[in-house]
Amino acid sequence: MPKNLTQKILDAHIQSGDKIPGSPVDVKIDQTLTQDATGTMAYIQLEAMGVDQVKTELSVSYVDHNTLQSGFMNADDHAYLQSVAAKHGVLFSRPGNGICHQVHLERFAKPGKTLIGSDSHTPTAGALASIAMGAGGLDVAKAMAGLPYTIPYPKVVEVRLEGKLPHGVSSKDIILELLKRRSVKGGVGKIFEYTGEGVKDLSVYQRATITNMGAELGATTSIFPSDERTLEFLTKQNRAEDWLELKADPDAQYDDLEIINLSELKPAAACPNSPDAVKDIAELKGQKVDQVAIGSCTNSGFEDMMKAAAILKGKTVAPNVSLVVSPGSRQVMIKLMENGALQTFVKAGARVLECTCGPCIGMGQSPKSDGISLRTFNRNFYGRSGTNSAGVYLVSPEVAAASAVAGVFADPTELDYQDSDFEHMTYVDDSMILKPSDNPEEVEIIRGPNIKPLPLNDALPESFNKKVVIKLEDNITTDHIAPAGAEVLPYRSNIEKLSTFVFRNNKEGFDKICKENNGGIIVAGENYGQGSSREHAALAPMYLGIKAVIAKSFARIHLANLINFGILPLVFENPADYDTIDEMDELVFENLDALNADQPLIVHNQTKNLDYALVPQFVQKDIPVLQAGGTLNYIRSMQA
Ligand code: MIC
Ligand code: SF4
Repeated sequence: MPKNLTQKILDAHIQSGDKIPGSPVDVKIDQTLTQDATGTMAYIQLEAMGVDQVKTELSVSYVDHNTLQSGFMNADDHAYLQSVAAKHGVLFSRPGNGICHQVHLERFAKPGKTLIGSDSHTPTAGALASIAMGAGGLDVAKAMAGLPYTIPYPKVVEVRLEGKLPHGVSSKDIILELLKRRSVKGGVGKIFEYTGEGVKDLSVYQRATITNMGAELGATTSIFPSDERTLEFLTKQNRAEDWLELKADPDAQYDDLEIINLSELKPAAACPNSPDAVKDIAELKGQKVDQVAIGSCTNSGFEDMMKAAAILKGKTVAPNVSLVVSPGSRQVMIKLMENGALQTFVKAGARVLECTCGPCIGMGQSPKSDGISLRTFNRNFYGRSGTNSAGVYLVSPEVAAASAVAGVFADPTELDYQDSDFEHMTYVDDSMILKPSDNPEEVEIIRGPNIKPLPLNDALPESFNKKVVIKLEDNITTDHIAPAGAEVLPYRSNIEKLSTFVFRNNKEGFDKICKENNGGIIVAGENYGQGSSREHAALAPMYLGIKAVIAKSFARIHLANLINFGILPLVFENPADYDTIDEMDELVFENLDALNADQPLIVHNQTKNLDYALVPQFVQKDIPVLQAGGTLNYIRSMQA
C-alpha cells in the first residue's frame, strides 16, 4: 500500500492501538522540548515520577517566555530549570538564546523524528519533516520518562500547493488562506500534509510559518516533505548529516484535499480577535496603524527579518507608529548584525527587543487604548496583548514593514524591494546551549520561593452535586481560562496564586465563586480550550475544585490536560441541552465508580428537573486515571 508522509513517520513510531481515525494510538517520542512558562511544571512532574535521566534521544529546555524579571519569580524559575536540566540529562537553552521553536528548528529538529513540546507551536518542526506536536507538561514529562504519547489516530489532509507566490505575498498569507477556509476548529483530529509543485519554492523558514500557525487550525500537526530545500537549510546549519529524503509515495491516499493556488493569493490579515477572521489587505488599506511588531515563533527567522529590512532600508517609521523587532534566535540576531540589517532596523526607528516571545505573550509592548497593532504573530485572542481594547491584526513581515513606514495598512505588492536571494543564514552558535552535567548526582536543584509544590487532586467520589459556576460560548481559549501577560506569567509555578486569575476576563471573582460553592462544573460551547497547550488551564481550575467540564466539543491538547488532572470531560449527546442549562444550576453526578467510556453518563439537573446524556471524551484506559484524581495520583498508586 502506498503511504503518505504522515503515515510513513507516524506508523513507524506507533507502539499500540488501531490506525483508525479517532482511535487512540501510543506514539514513541524521540525528542521533547519545554519552555519556561510550562517547563517548571513539567520538570516538577518529572521529579515526582522519580526519573533520574531522561530516556529520549534528545530533550531540550528553553527559556524564552518569562524573561521580564520584574521581581525574583522569573529568575527563580530560570535557576530551577537550569539545575533540573543539568541533573536529568536535558540540554538547557539560556534566556536570550532564542524562541524555543526557532532554535529547535535551526539546531535540533530532524526529518523522520517525533517531537512533543509543552507548547502548542511545537508543530513548527514539521517544516523539517518531523511529526511534532504540542502537549501538556505532564505528557512531556511522561515522554521524557520514556513513555509513549497517546493521540487519536489523525485524519490526513493533503494541502496541494500549486503555482508560485507573487512578489509581496508570503507563506503567512498561505496559512491565513487556510484559516479563512477551515476556521480555528477545522483542523481538530487532523494532520495537514503539504504537497505539490508550490512546495519546492518555499524555504524551510517559510514552511515553518505555515506549520507553526497550523496550530491555529486546531490541527494535531502539519508537515512538509524533506527535500533539497531541507538539505540546503540543514547544510547552512552545519548538520547536513541529519538530512534524509522523505516524501509521500506516488498515489498515496489522503482523507481530504485542499488545493491552494499560490499565484492567486494576496496579502492578508487576521482581524481581531481570531486568527481565522481573515481579510485581504486591500479591504483594510489606508486605515491608521499605531503599533507594528515583527517577531514571535511564527515570523522571526532570518528570511522574515531580511524581508522586513529590505522594505525598511533607508526609510523612517511613520510618526504615529511604534515599531518593535525581535529576531527569533541569537544566531539570527548576530547574522543581522554582521550583514547590516540590524543597522537598517535601528536607523528606521525600530525598537529592538531580545530574542524571546516578548509582546506575543503580553510581556511588554502592550498597545495604547483602542490601539491598532499589526503583528507578525500567530494569535490575536482577546486581551492577549495586554490591552483589552486594542485591535490586533496578524500579518506577514512584508505587510508589517510596509505599514510601519506608511503609518496605515499598506500593500507590499505595490513596493519595489528585493524579496529573495538573501545572503543565507550560515551562522551557527551553540554557546548558549548548556550540556547536562557529567556528574548528575552532584547537581543540586535550586528551588527559590516561587517554586511551589504541585497541588494534587482528590480521588473522584462515587457521586457528587455541584453547581454550574460558569457558562461559556464557543471557541473559549486557554488564554481565557488561564490568562498570560506580564502580571500573571510569573506565577506559573505557583498554582494557588495563579488560580486567582482564572477566567478574569469572563467573570470577575471566579475563584471566589468556586470557593464559596466548594468547586463546581464548567459548561461551554464548541472547541473548548483551543489555543495554548498550558496545562495550567486544567491545573488551576482543578485547584479551584472543578470536577467536570461539559462542552459541545473540546480542543485536543486541553482535553488531554483535563484527563491528566482528573477533571471529567463530557459532551452533550444532544447539543440543544446546552440551552437548557444556566449558571448556578445544580447538577447531580452518580455512579462514577461504574464509569463506562462507551456509554453516555446520565447527569440530573436538579434545578430544572432535567436529565442530560453526556458522552465521555475519554477512553476506557483513562477511567482509572480519572478515578484516581489524575495521572500523577495514578502513577503513584501503581508504584505503591
Ligand atoms: C502561547 O503562545 O500561548 C504560549 C504561551 O506559547 C503557550 C504556552 C504557555 O501558555 O506557556 C502555548 O502556545 O502552548
Ligand atoms: Fe512564544 Fe508567542 Fe510562539 Fe507562544 S506563540 S511560543 S508566546 S512566540
